[in-house]
Formats: sequence, C-alpha cells, structure tokens
Amino acid sequence: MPANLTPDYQRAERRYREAETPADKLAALEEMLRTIPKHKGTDKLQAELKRKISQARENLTAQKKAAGAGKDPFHVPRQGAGQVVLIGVPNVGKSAIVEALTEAPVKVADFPYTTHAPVPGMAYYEDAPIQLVDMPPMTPEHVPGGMIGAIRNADIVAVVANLGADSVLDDVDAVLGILRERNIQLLSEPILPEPEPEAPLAKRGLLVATGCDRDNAAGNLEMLTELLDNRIKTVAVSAASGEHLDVLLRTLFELLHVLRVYAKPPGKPPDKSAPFILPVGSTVLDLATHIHKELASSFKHARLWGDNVFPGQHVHHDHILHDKDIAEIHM
Ligand SMILES: Nc1nc2c(ncn2[C@@H]2O[C@H](COP(=O)(O)OP(=O)(O)O)[C@@H](O)[C@H]2O)c(=O)[nH]1
Ligand SMILES: [Mg+2]
Repeated sequence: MPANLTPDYQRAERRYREAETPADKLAALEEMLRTIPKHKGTDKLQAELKRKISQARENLTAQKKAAGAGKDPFHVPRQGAGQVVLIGVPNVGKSAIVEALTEAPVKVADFPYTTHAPVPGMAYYEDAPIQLVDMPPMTPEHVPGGMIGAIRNADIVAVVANLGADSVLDDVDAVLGILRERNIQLLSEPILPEPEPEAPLAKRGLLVATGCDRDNAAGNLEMLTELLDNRIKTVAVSAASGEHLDVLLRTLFELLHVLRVYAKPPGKPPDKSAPFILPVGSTVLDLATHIHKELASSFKHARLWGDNVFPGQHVHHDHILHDKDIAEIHM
C-alpha cells in the first residue's frame, strides 16, 4: 500500500470495512476516491476504487429493485405446471375451492371480504401440480390494485360463480365486464390465435360454477350456459360435497396445454416421482434441454415408451412427445 495515504483516506477506508449495507459501502468508497492523493503512485488504487464503486452502485440498484418487487402482494411467483387465479364477486366460494383442493391456509367464511391478498396453493391433477391462487373479491365498484396485473400474469383465469345465488347471472356479467373494460377477453381454447395489435388480451379462462349442491343450482346453471353461449367453458362443481372437482382439475390441465414426461436413466426404471412438464408440441430435444444443457448438447438419440410409440422405440431429437411418455436419452 502506498505510504502517503492521508488520515482522511484511512478513515474512509475504515468506514468501508465496517459498512453493513450496500448504501454505506458505496458512500465510503466514494469518500475514499475523493480523499485519495491523486498521483501516479495511486493510479492502480484509483482504478480499483472506481471498479468497486460501479459494482456497489449495481448492488444498491439490485437491492432497491428486490425491495420494490417484495412490496407487491399481488405478485405470486408461478409454480407447477401453471398458475390459475380464481376471481369473482364476494362470497361465491373461491376460497372454498382452494381449500378443498390444496393445503393452502385460506379463509372460508359466510361473510364477504375475508380474503385480502392472493393465497396460492398447489392442487394436483393426477401427478401434475397446478397452482391455484385464491384472490380477494372484485366488484364493479372496487377492483383491488394489483389484481389486474395478477390476472394478466396468470396462465388461466377461473371466474367463480355461486349457482345458489339469485344474482349469479349479474355476478358473472359484472366480472366479465370488469375484464372487458381492462381489455381482457377470456377464451377457453387452449391455443390462442396470434393477437392483432389493437385486439384485447386473450386470456385462457373458464367459468367455475360452484355450489352445484345448493337449491336452484340446476336452473341457474342452465341460464348461465345460455348467457355465455358456449364462449367460455363452464364446469359445475361443489366445494362442499367435492362433486366434479376432479372434472375441474382435468379441465384446468387440458387448458394449460402441457404434457408430462418421465425420464428414464439407461438401464434403470423410469423416475415416476415427479414428471417433467413441457408445453404441448415439445420434442425429445426440448426435454433434454429442460433436464440439462449438457444433455442437449451431447444428445445422440432417445428411446421412448408410451401410447404413441413401440415400447423402447428409437427416436430422433425432433420427435414430438406425448403426455405420459417415458424417455431414455442417450448421449
Ligand atoms: N353449499 C355450499 N356452500 C359453499 C360452497 N362453496 C362455498 N360455500 C360456502 O359459501 C360461503 C362463502 O365461501 P368462500 O369460499 O369464503 O367465498 P369467497 O368469498 O368467494 O372466497 C362459505 O360459507 C362457504 O362455506 C359449495 O360448493 N356449496
Ligand atoms: Mg375468499
């Protein structure tokens, strides 16, 4: 270390060593650069300080960004095969569905507005994990801030309606109206057409008509189906009796448009504990890439077992996978 460093510089350096936050570190480094004697003998040290300062600035920005992201309670990181948000007016049975199908700590109550922030939970269609997100209620008078962003981010929007309520038609109309005003249109087709620049955002969605165990449910369901005119797929369920919840899960899985593949190490049985989830249309090479970059780069061929191949059939990298295929990749 150059001998002619001033006491001011040494103080700043001590401050740097003791700094605990990125902001303090940055301030101390800037102080060091200010107080360092500027001559040839400190050129290297000056360059080093400048490099550290720019690194410290980056750290500070990253920290601020992370803190900002953490503040949005409506941001739910996607998990599993896809994310499904359950929306609707108050008291229709959104939380009851999430409670029936997941381990999430949701609140189900006979009075409205018990859910204030999204609560995610994992449901399973067979062995495929599907993330359900219980949402606070929305009404034409009040759409919680952040909710529209969460809807845009989700893979599937499930509009929940209570078949036992006299207001069920108006309730569904209100929710679809709120979405339309925000330029969001629900479609139940798994493959969406390429959107026009001005066209509304097409979101995969379905109507979950719950409370099918309640009085008047059958008549209300008929009216609802007529109102929707087959534009949005409707599944009638009951969270209370559990009726048709299996149909709901299967429908969600189909709408997600994904497939399950099991990997089999050569000479060993397939790992059935957790499937790899890939978009429909994925190839054997997509699977290899998904498992490990190296597996993809040294891919030779694969053997497949499943409904669409001979047992152990040799396939090339561009072979399209099907749901529940077992793949053995050779490199
Ligand atoms: N009979 C019946 N009651 C239900 C059903 N789903 C929810 N409930 C009841 O309806 C009320 C509101 O349910 P909740 O899930 O809290 O509604 P949310 O405000 O939409 O989340 C609760 O008292 C539930 O027990 C159902 O399928 N059948
Ligand atoms: Mg609720």
